[in-house]
Amino acid sequence: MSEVFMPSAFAAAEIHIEEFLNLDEFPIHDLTNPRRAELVAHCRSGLDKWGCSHVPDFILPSAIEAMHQEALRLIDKGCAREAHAWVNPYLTKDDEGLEKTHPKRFFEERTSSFINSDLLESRSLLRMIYDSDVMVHFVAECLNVGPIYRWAEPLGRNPYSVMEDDDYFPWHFDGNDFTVSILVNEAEEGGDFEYVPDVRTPNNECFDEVGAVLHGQRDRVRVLSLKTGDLQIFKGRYSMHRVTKTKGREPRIIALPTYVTNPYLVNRPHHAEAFYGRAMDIHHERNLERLDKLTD
Ligand SMILES: O=C(O)CCC(=O)C(=O)O
Ligand SMILES: [Fe+2]
Repeated sequence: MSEVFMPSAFAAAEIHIEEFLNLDEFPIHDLTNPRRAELVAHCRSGLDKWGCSHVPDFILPSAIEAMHQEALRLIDKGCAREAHAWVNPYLTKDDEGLEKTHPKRFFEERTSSFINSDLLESRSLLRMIYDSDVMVHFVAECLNVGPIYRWAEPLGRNPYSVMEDDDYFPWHFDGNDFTVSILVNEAEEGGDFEYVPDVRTPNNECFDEVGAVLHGQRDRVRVLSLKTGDLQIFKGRYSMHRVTKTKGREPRIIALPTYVTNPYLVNRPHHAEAFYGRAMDIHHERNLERLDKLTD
């Protein structure tokens, strides 16, 4: 029997995108506006060339502040679940049947935490951004794929990731296809996003290439230093990524709305457990074979 979820989505008519966007600068609602076409072209070009698009100062400072305050309130209430877990890039358990040097046997300590999506406040601006169909449409055009959907994943669909002083978020692949990252508070030092564009493909795990990166090869690694307010669009299922160690008194906080091509799926149970602290009934019920044959 599935757990019951309270409805949590805002209707399209309740979402006023001018609460989080400067529509003169970023008119993503106006399909005839040349600025919108330029913005989409900019994002497509970043994704084509580097596997990532970056739009500085995309979200209004007032909205960033509202999300920052929400995250701090939730952190105060103990909602940022500390992980301190050893993880490999696939979030699977150790497999002693494999060679010691296999990427599935490469474990790093994850100390960063998540505020899971089911803990967001009822008037959460992050949830409002996530529920905006205008945003989904814009993100799909930037990715040049479609249709895309919001993810059914109850814990990881739009979480905040929190990194306190000395925290580290190890190399991994995402269970979802696409992630929009909105930096809500940058780290005083460190906290760079490092990634290897398309290091694996839907049909090939490319373990040799993945292993080379894990063991220190840097030639395909790209580094993105986001600033507070920036937007990033990224394909985390094929591009392995990590966040370098953060330093400072204030936590690095990032909002992570996620999108998928299959609206039915959620994270695999081992992924939900390793990242979000628990596997729920839905993670077992929907643990279907993937179109790609990737581990996770
Ligand atoms: O914190 C970030 O920039 C990335 C977070 C991430 O990779 C994830 O939540 O899967
Ligand atoms: Fe990720």
